[in-house]
This record gives sequence, structure tokens and C-alpha cells, in this order.
Amino acid sequence: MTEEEKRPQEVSQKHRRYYLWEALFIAMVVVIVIGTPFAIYWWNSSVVASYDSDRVINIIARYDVLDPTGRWLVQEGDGWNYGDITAPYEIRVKQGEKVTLRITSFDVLHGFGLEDYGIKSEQIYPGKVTEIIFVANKTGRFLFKCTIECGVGHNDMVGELVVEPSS
Ligand SMILES: [Cu+2]
Repeated sequence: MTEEEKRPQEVSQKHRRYYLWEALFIAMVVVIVIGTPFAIYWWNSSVVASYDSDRVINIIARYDVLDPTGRWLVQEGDGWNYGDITAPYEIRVKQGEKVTLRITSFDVLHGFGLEDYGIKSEQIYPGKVTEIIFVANKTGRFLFKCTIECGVGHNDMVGELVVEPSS
């Protein structure tokens, strides 16, 4: 076999190897893109199931630049529905319940302050869940606010904790 005859074969073999890597890479991307939401869903629901609180309430702090409005999206159970801007600004519990708030941010840094219960969170980051656990021992309506100057809609970020009598 002369050198001239060998060359085309080498080239096509190299190409085949290249396509194999490309196919592998595409398969990996597909697995990550499709698998990530499932993994997050599974992780969230397993975490919720493992709390020993009476109530587990998810809250998303969301600052909308276009409105511009700051919002608290209060979602009980295993929801993390970032787009649900009609979610109430209200946390409703019964007296004596042990409450776990799992707060995250949609966008920028926020803070959660519930003065009447002596609660002031650390900084709430997007993509990270900040937990606050307390026992709702006082009945009434208590305001909670954003404690970090997050933008023009910052002052709108006022919600209410409603603690109903247990009897
Ligand atoms: Cu704020």
C-alpha cells in the first residue's frame, strides 16, 4: 500500500472518532437538561418530607424590575413556582404550630424580617434556601418585611403572618 492510498482511510477514521465524541457530548447535555428539573423536584419533595414541623411553607422573594414591585410569594407544601405572582403575601398558621419557612430569592439579595417574633434572617440568595423555624405562640396579625434595600419596589415587600387561635 502506498502512502497515497492510506490517507483517505485515516481521515475517515478520525472523523468517526470525532462524531462519537460529539454524540456523547450531546447525550450528556440532554441528560443534564432533562434530568435537572427532575432532580430538583425529587430533592425538594424529599426535603419537605423530612421536616418535623407542623407546617412547611415555601416563600419566594421576587423583585420585578418592570412593575416595579417587590413581592413575597407564599407557597405551602412543595411548590417553588417562581412565576406565580398571584401567590398571597400572607402566611396563615394556627397558634402553637411549629413553622418552618423556607425562603429563597428569584433574583437579587433580600432579607426577611418579622419584628414581633424577633426574627431577622441572614441574606437570602437566589438559588439558596434560607430556613427560619419558629413556634407561632402569639396570636394576631404581624407584618413581615424585606430587610435589605433591594431596589425601587423594596417598600412593597410587606406581608403578613396571621396566627389564628388554636381553639
Ligand atoms: Cu427588599
